[in-house]
Amino acid sequence: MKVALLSPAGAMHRYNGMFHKNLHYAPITLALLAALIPEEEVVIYDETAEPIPLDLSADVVAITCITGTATRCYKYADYFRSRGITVLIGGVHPTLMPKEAKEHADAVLTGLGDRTFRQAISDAANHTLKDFYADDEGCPSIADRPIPRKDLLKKNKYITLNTVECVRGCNHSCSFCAYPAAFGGHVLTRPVQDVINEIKTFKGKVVIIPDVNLIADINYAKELFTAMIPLKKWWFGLTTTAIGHSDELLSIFQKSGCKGLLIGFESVNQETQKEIHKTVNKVNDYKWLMDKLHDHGILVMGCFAFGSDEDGKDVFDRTAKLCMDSMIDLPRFSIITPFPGTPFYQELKKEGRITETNWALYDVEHVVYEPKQMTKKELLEGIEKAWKACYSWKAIFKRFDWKRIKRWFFIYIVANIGYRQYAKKFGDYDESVMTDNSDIPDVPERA
Ligand code: B12
Ligand code: SF4
Repeated sequence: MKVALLSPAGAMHRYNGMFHKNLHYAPITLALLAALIPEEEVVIYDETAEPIPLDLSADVVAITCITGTATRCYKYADYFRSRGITVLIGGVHPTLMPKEAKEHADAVLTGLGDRTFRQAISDAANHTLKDFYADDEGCPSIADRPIPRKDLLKKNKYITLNTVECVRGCNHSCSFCAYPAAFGGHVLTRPVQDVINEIKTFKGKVVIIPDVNLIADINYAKELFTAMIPLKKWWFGLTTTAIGHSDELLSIFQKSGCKGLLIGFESVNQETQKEIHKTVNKVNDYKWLMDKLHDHGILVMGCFAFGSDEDGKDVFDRTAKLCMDSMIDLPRFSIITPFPGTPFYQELKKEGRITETNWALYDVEHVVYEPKQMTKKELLEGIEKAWKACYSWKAIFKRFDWKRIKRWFFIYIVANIGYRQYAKKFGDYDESVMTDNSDIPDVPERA
């Protein structure tokens, strides 16, 4: 069977995104799916890196879909089906909205594809394809995974191919987050030796671990990163603010080569943390946490989401001030977004506050609901103000913690220049640009 694996991308990320070079690291999804069907002839098209050819030749097209890309994924699905190709779809959004996805695909695979993808491909070959495949009937596993086929990706299109998944799931259930909504509350881990063996295949020093919360299982994290120490890599990953409370783990992180963490600080309002069920975050501790992470040589991308019901018009200045005072290395601002399937979405829908139904705008940069204490325009202007306040040259130099992380100034300045550019380009991606999929031919609606 000839299988084409597709990852359509939203306008901001498509074909190298906002930059001339693709600054994305290699996503694991399609490379892993390819490895799960070793006997098939597989080709990968990741639209963050290159166009998806409309004349591609395949028996089956399998599409990975997140909410922000759903509208585009569906258009591709309709188009390839009109060419007589069998279309499978999976990923976060189809898992949350399976019936909607089924309108565009021959089969929808919900949850993890580890156990079901191969079955669906074989069913497609035998003309016995089912409408829906669900992962392991509530007992998913990520053990015994094959090494993802990164050789099928266009190597020079990514800043690195060295990405590895270790932990699946999160021990929190924040009301806006699509991850626990889609994959449930369980935390799955890969055997440490499997992860180490995979990392040993990587060329170069840098390793990216895109798992949403590396400390979801703290004992596993201790074991994994202790095993990473001899590899002498530099790694980057995601945790929650809870990392500040384990000196033992922080020391292991440092020894194993952790150079950067992405942390969801979310808000300067402690009330918002309660509202979004992220009480692990203690706003008054942010400065203490940043000092502690810097003491361990770890730089931080700190994410904040604006537009919660507690956010008044002063929230932008207060957040920018907190970023400056706490010396957050790379502040990142977005708009709190009600992803379908989440408690936050249900709440806003009940209140009649959802204003946008085009999924392409669900990219955390556009306002898709009625904010409570400000207008949509004020929210968009406020976010721009926060970016400007933190990414002026003066602010970039002032925010750098010369005392603790002087050695890492190079990484700091390169990352800050990148985000300074990113912040400047938002204006180019208005709603009409985001929702335009006219490059994919329309097909008549199916009966
Ligand atoms: C790499 C990545 C990206 C990449 C590419 C993603 C893409 N598909 O377009 C980029 C940088 C472009 C990106 C952007 C964004 N992302 Co992103 N991203 C990730 C990240 C960190 C890693 C993905 C990965 O490689 N995972 C590892 C693989 C193995 O897991 P997986 O993708 O879930 O795949 C498994 C199953 O889902 C399933 N599966 C998935 N697809 C398919 C398809 C088929 C056919 C089958 C059978 C099975 C299947 O099988 C796989 C193996 O079990 C995830 C978080 C995560 N750790 O997953 C977030 C995540 C996917 N992103 C998310 C978000 C919110 C965004 C952004 C909106 C926000 C932002 N500012 O970054 C933008 C939106 C972009 C847009 N509009 O196009 C959310 C998705 C929420 C949602 N409802 O859509 C996630 C889950 C993070 C989170 N905390 O919630 N992202
Ligand atoms: S801690 Fe992060 S990954 Fe976990 S549920 Fe909350 S937002 Fe999602």
